[in-house]
Amino acid sequence: MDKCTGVSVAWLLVAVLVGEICIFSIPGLVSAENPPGSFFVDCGSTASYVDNITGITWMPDDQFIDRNSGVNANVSSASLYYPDSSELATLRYFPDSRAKNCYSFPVTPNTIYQIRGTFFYGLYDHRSTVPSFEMVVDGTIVASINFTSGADLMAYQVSYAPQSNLTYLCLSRDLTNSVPFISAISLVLASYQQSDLANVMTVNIYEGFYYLTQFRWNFGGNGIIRYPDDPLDHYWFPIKWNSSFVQSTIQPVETLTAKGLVNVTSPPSVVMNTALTTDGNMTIDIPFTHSYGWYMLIFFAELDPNATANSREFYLEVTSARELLLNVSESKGEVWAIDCFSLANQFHIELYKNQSISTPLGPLVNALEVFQVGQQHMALLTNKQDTLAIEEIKSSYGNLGVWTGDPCFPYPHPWLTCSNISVLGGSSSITAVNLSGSSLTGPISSGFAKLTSIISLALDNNELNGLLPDFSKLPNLVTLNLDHNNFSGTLNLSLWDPQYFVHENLTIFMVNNDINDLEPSWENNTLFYSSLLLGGNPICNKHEISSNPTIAYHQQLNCRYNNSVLPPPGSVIIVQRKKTKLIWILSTTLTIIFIFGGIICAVILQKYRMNALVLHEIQQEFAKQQVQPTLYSYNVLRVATKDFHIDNKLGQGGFGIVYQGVVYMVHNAFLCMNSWRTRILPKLYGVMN
Ligand SMILES: *[C@@H]1O[C@H](CO)[C@@H](O)[C@H](O)[C@H]1NC(C)=O
Ligand SMILES: *[C@@H]1O[C@H](CO)[C@@H](O)[C@H](O)[C@H]1NC(C)=O
Ligand SMILES: *[C@@H]1O[C@H](CO)[C@@H](O)[C@H](O)[C@H]1NC(C)=O
Ligand SMILES: *[C@@H]1O[C@H](CO)[C@@H](O)[C@H](O)[C@H]1NC(C)=O
Ligand SMILES: *[C@@H]1O[C@H](CO)[C@@H](O)[C@H](O)[C@H]1NC(C)=O
Ligand SMILES: *[C@@H]1O[C@H](CO)[C@@H](O)[C@H](O)[C@H]1NC(C)=O
Ligand SMILES: *[C@@H]1O[C@H](CO)[C@@H](O)[C@H](O)[C@H]1NC(C)=O
Ligand SMILES: *[C@@H]1O[C@H](CO)[C@@H](O)[C@H](O)[C@H]1NC(C)=O
Ligand SMILES: *[C@@H]1O[C@H](CO)[C@@H](O)[C@H](O)[C@H]1NC(C)=O
Ligand SMILES: *[C@@H]1O[C@H](CO)[C@@H](O)[C@H](O)[C@H]1NC(C)=O
Ligand SMILES: *[C@@H]1O[C@H](CO)[C@@H](O)[C@H](O)[C@H]1NC(C)=O
Ligand SMILES: CC(=O)N[C@H]1CO[C@H](CO)[C@@H](O)[C@@H]1O
Repeated sequence: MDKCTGVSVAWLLVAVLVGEICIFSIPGLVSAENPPGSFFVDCGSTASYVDNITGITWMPDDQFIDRNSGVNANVSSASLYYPDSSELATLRYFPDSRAKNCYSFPVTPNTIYQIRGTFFYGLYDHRSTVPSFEMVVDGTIVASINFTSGADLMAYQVSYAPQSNLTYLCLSRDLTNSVPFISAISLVLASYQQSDLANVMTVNIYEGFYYLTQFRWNFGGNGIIRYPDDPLDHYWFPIKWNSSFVQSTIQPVETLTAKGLVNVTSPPSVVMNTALTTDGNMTIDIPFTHSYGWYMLIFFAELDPNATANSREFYLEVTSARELLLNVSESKGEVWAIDCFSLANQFHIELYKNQSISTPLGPLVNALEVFQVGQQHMALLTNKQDTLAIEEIKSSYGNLGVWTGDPCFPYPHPWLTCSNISVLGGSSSITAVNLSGSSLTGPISSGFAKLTSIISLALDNNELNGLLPDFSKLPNLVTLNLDHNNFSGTLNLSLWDPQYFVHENLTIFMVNNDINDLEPSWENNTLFYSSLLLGGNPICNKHEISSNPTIAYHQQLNCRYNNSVLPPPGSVIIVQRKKTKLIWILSTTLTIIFIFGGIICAVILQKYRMNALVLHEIQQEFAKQQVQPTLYSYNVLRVATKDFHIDNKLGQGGFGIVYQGVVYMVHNAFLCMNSWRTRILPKLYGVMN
């Protein structure tokens, strides 16, 4: 039997050019139940149906997205090239110019979910330029989706813990400003439990990081495995190469989701039921196109019915850093799981027997999962109260309802200004709303009065009328612009706390409305007069000029068109105003200093947390090995697979083609089974019956 030393497997998904027209959809059927807490959504479809190949019940997407968001389209060729993926036949695209269009799903907060966006372009728009846009999960840009051809199929799956009871998947325009679209979304409850903190991935996810699935390999398998064999609809790609032989079970291993499964979720039994094995050494190189953070789970299970307790012992070594003796046959029917974290641009895995012990059976490997660690924490999103207030505002004005997703992240709605927009370690607040000239009609939504951090609210040049909601609970509000609206009759501020006008921080602009009277209770409130600009309202034509010079002066202030300074009649008020202004400037400066201090603290805190988790160990590892990570280019992959030559094709399925390539890798730093080994016991992660 050949050895595999020096043979590496590179993989790439290369889609096939498609051209035929063939529409595939089975409307109107709902039968099989999907796993609880999961959503399988076929974007652009109009009815639920059961996919007769995977058995997935796909739902239409309209209940998860605003009805005015996006347009449905059929692609011409999906069923021809991806017959096991009926969800690719339709899509929803977003021709409007909004920065983001979002789907929202109900979830249990602080629980690990996996959300996948699937994108099959299929030349639905018959354009000559291919699309390029961003996929956003809960306010964090998780992937840039750049198509290269009409036949590309892309799928990005993110493992993360949503912070609130709604989670968002948004499509966002990138700098190319091409039209985003999406074919399907699957959202599943990952089976990791809160107690599974022995696994680096779950620890990181509960810390607020996200993981992007890179691939899942099923050694020795045939064809792609997904739902229902994998109830989470993970895609498992078959991996084989000539110099190893396939070991598959004679008595199939039963489901692995049974009791006793701890810390990591085992792949489904149909995946674990095949393995590659060899008499000699086995080497698996997994190259990455850049060196950020990578995480790998590798799974072993004895499949040979003749194996005895110690008939298969071999070493696992990852990038030469450490070897670990695996006694895989020790416990038949159990899954061994090892995880590794790397900051380098490869995993170089060696499996070999200890020649001096030389057990009868050689190394074996059943499955492998690789994830890219998100480069940052998930954005912490807009604070809950502001988010609910924005929802209320949107529901008051039909034309704003189309702005979906988190109000501030990753791109604020264009009519919002948010504080701390890029700061980790604190959620964002809304500090300004600018809806001037937005065709708003009717009364002012009471949602505005719930934006407790707001400083400036511009609602001028609309057709608003009716009662003013009570803004007197907004301590920071400085500008309320209601110029050029339809407020009429007696200005009714009955909801307001009169004490509010003891402070004069707020200026209310109501120029050019139709106000012809003030409530008597406000008549003598000079502070109020000077804070309310009523120029151009009928009231200013019929003011009885007060004989009290102070009141007369403030009546005059009241009828200004803007807050220009009037020559003071020697009033103490003016002095106060200046003082207030000075205090305001001072406090603004202090606020800015405070915010920057906050940013610095947050950055330091963030660094510190990273340190605590990984950086320390990683730096040590780099120092020990005295190497720098090197970049691994796409071209190397191309060369390795002989330009994706058909001879190097390993398999093909609904997802594309998997290639094998021979790559010679530079030695690189990595971290595996070191400090985490105490947390990741390399044995007994599952019981197979
Ligand atoms: C699935 O349904 C489609 C459309 O009804 C049909 O053409 C196809 O043969 C079916 N495939 C299987 C495997 O039943
Ligand atoms: C997509 O195809 C279906 C079935 O032929 C058709 O009923 C529907 O109108 C098409 N949708 C669009 C947007 O063209
Ligand atoms: C996609 O394109 C954007 C903008 O050109 C670029 O920043 C990004 O790195 C690209 N992503 C990939 C995966 O190539
Ligand atoms: C989500 O949370 C908000 C505010 O906490 C609450 O009003 C709403 O009912 C919750 N929704 C669900 C589906 O639990
Ligand atoms: C791999 O095996 C197949 C069939 O066993 C054979 O036809 C092919 O030539 C082999 N390829 C290599 C590179 O050895
Ligand atoms: C297998 O790998 C081990 C460890 O790297 C090495 O000592 C041994 O010589 C290798 N065996 C063969 C047959 O290449
Ligand atoms: C198990 O051992 C029996 C008896 O030696 C042999 O006939 C059979 O082929 C072996 N099975 C496997 C899978 O090696
Ligand atoms: C492997 O497991 C068997 C059964 O528990 C035991 O007899 C043997 O010593 C183990 N080998 C090693 C190297 O631990
Ligand atoms: C192989 O086993 C022998 C005997 O148990 C041991 O001394 C040696 O260190 C082992 N080799 C490796 C590479 O662990
Ligand atoms: C306003 O002041 C005048 C004169 O001091 C007084 O007669 C009048 O009652 C006051 N109006 C109100 C509503 O307090
Ligand atoms: C108005 O501004 C001053 C100075 O900035 C501040 O001390 C005061 O608390 C503010 N008023 C209110 C009601 O917040
Ligand atoms: C839920 C569970 O059984 N968790 C286990 C994970 O592994 C650690 C050891 O690494 C155990 O202590 C936990 O009990």
